[in-house]
Amino acid sequence: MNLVANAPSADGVWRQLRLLPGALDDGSPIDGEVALVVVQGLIRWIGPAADLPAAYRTFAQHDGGDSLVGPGLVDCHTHLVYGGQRANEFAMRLAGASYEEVAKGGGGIVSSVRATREADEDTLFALAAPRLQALLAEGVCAIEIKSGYGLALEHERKQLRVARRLGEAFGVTVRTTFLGAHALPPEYAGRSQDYIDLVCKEMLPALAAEGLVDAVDVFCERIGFSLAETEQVFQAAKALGLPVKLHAEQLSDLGGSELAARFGALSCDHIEHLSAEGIAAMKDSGTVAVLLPGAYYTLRDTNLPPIAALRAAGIPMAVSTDHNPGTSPALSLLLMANMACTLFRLTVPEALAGITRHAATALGLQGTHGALAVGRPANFVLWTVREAAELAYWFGNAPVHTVVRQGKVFPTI
Ligand code: DI6
Ligand code: FE
Repeated sequence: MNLVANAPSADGVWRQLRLLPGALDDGSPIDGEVALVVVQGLIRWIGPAADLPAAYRTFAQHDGGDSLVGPGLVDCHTHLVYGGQRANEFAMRLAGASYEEVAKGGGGIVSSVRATREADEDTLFALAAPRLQALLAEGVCAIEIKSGYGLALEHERKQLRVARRLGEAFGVTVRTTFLGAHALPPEYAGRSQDYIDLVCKEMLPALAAEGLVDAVDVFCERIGFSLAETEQVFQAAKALGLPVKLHAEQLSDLGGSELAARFGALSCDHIEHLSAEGIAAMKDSGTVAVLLPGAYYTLRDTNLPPIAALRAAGIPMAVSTDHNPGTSPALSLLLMANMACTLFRLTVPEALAGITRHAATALGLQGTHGALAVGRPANFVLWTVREAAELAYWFGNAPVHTVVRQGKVFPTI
């Protein structure tokens, strides 16, 4: 499957556009009609249509239909590649079982590990492709995809290879994250340290050498790995020159955020139980706070992440799907923006920055994604809305006119 080969080039002049507030890299507004020029897949010019240089007037013309133009969306935390699904656990939790109880009873992450190990690479690709397509149809132009359902070298490799293949087949920027320390595989029961040694000394170096790892993550949690184990994985990542990020303070406060900040982490994700010390550490390190309202909602969590304190500290907040079969079977980043506003009380501009600009920073992609600027790859979305707030207001439909991804046009209406 290769959708990219058939997609038309976006080169030319895009007109009949209005600018989504905050869309430009420098945050400046443009009143009235906007024009945007794409040359060889890169944004060459953007500004008031009235100021379009004469040289571009003979280029191919694209009618934007009076859409609002903004940067491509960025989904900065997903577990998109896995076998099976876990609707049975959804039913168990509805009947009263907690996430931790389900995990301790042999369900949870480990049940997805079984299904992922059984699936070959082509099967995993075929399962993940429609999930990715749902996100892309809504305007996602860059996505992070984690491993973590293989928990053995060959199976983690399989997941990461599928992630890379998805990026090529769909013409979307994929950042891979090695999450070998997601859960203890059953064959290592009671031997957590041995497994961490395997992760640090064998799995990570091998996969990094194969070019499959853009960043390294750990599930630092009572039902995951301890702070000391997390630090070992971070040391191994650092030795290989790889950036780290962390599933931190989701179900309890283990102090993972302080550790992550010390390692200059790209992001701390979940953070429902983040402490004042964690916030102070993140503030100093430039680490992005990644909010995952889909998991909060699915687990019917009641501990809100400390939004007001994050805001007061000036910590950038990203919003992501956390797509995974256990706690967030979500395939709409716009719905997550809506939930970040409704459940977490983000403002609309915060939620929109959370699925663009700050999400890009959480992936180290702030130079190329998350905002519109001359010289960047053409990744942008034409939205069929009158005003920006509609992007976080509607849910259940994607008001998309056209997605331009990596300089190719993917019309949706
Ligand atoms: N936190 C999450 O929300 C996902 N992983 C993690 O560490 C859940 C993964 C799962 O339940 O399969
Ligand atoms: Fe996650």
